[in-house]
Amino acid sequence: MKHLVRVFSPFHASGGLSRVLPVLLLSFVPVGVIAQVPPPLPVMPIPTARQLEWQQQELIMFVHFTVNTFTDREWGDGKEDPQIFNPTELDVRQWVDVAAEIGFKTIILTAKHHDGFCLWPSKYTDHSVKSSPWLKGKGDVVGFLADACRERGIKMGLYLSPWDRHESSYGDELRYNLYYLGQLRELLTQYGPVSEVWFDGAKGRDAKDMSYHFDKYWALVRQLQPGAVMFSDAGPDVRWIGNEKGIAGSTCWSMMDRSRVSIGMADTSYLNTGDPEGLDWVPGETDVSIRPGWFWHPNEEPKSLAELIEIYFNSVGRNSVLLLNLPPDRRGLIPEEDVARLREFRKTLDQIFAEDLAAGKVASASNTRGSASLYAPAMVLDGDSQTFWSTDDGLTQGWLEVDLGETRTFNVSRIEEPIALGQRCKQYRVDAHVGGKWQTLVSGTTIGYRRLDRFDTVSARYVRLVIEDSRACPTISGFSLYRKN
Ligand code: FUL
Repeated sequence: MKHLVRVFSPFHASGGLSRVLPVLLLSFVPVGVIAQVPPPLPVMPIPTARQLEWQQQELIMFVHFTVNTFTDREWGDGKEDPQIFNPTELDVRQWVDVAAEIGFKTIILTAKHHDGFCLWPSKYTDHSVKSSPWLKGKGDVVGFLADACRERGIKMGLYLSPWDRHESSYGDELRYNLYYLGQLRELLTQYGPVSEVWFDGAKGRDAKDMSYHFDKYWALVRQLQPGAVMFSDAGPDVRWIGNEKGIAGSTCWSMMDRSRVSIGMADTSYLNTGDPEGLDWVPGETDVSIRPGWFWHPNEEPKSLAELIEIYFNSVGRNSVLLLNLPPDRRGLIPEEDVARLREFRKTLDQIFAEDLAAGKVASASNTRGSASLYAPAMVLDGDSQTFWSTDDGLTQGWLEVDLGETRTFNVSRIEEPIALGQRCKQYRVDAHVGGKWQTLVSGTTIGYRRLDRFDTVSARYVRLVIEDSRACPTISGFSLYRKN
């Protein structure tokens, strides 16, 4: 058992949770070490507490459900009769059960999509569940979901489309923005905690020319739900990854310059890779649907297991969070075939990551910060994401070698940086000692919260993670090796 002590940090005095949190994390250090070896300084920008919590979720469920489910369309035109919204067996508990079983930590629901139909009985419009035959107009999908999520310990997020093809005030900038803010206030005050608010920048070419008052929307969310992260092309907390295919950039920085991004007209390649020079911490969220459409359609099928695994490696494995859409059908249930596919997905991931061949093994490194055990290479293999190996200041390269104890066979690596200190690595490679010489298995650019790489199956006893370039002295909290069948 280590003896821990809190040390004073100048950051404590500087205010702002985003600055304090990483220092708090790092300020628990063994007595005797602190005087000689201060922790590495964070490289700015760094995540806020809510961004850190968001990133750790890994998987979020998206639920697209509205009149489109009944009309077989992707974008409703706003002229739908609320009478068509009549799910026969709607059971939000089934959605929440699926989330809990598969490992989704949050469910984000389309409270209102572009067609303007509201899944809760908003007092600002009759174009909602209250005008539908479902539960004789007494139903409230948002309310039911909030209750079911609370019961199972799943978080709830909400999507409220700014583009509204039904509302008559749309196009009258002041009036419509007030309408939108009124609805946002309802959603943020009537249903308990909301963990993520999704601001979709999509707008059809035929849409009336009008500005959305995003600054006001964001201020309202901060005021009413300070723990919530906000998503849009430009953040402020989480950015779009730039495509709807489930592919984060193979270079994927959590930084970008928000001032360079216009919502709805963003440079998608900039969003996909982020920006190593970016002044804002805005990690990427990778949204993709399990089916071709965002809404359920009778003639569409869920993606294959192989496609889902590919998506996982290309999102969660690239410093992103996967927001996977599971559209309920006309019964109001996630279809059985989609649930079966998700079970295969979960089982396969559990199999791949069942045994970390490097866990607890012997590690050495090119350099250890102040020669202190606190920053020793062993910290990378201890299964604790808050401890890490680091080098002395001034170094931007280094290697960490693992002796697996015997020759082992593997084809997947997982690397993690302690991102509370900022995202640092710019270039890395993984080598294995095979046939008397070092052979490169894989090389890459960014690591961030989590990097997963697949490579040709190899058998070796010694493996090296080589940090070839870094924005500041390297810090690595995890390095794992797995065998995928
Ligand atoms: C897009 C929308 O237009 C789609 O219908 C869907 O909601 C997707 C997640 O975002 O911008």
